[in-house]
Amino acid sequence: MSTMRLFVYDHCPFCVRARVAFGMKKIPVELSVLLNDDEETPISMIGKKACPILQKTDGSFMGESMDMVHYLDSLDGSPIFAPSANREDLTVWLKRVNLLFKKLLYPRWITSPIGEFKTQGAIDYFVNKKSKELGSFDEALANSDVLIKELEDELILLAPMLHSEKHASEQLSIDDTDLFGRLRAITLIKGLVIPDEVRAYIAYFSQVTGIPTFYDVAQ
Ligand SMILES: N[C@@H](CCC(=O)N[C@@H](CS)C(=O)NCC(=O)O)C(=O)O
Repeated sequence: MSTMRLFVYDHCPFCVRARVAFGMKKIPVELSVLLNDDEETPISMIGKKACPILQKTDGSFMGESMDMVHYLDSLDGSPIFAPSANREDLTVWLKRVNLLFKKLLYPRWITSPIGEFKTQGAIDYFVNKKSKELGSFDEALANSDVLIKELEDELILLAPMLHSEKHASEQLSIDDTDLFGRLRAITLIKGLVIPDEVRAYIAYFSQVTGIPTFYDVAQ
């Protein structure tokens, strides 16, 4: 096997971490999107049902996104991602918006054209699993106006925390592989006002990594 394979869910921010590393390091990869209710394939590869999964050229598997970032970054002997800047402000912000993101995004992912939700079985599996954590998807969707306003207020607070469109802290770091994955997802939310700084950050990483945003299928 000459090209590595990455098994992902397109909505998964952990998967984007690895995709950012592939994109920024210009390493060829064959991307495979697994159906969300396919338990057998991931379990056969890493012993549990989770993405991302990296299949290396020797056929072996790796199952932790940050291990993948480090592995891919070290392959050419010229690492580009600095260690985490351990930003307290960003950590607190990400924790605070975690549930809000889920309430806004989970009900939208299942009706979006992404590969893991191509079948009704995959959608039902996700709704059943995530309703336990989130409550009713329909209720969350019906509450969109309030939730969108809440997120817009949070994004205004995030904007000045970004050092530039090219890195959230002083230099490009592994934190950016995570932050872009989280922020890319909000491009699926129709009508959301995204501050210029945040929009530029999303646009830059999408462009340099080749990972598409969801503006064109926003709902
Ligand atoms: N620590 C793992 C976490 C990966 C993870 O939690 N992935 C989620 C998708 S976002 C998953 O596969 N969850 C199981 C599921 O969706 O059924 C990593 O960073 O690679």
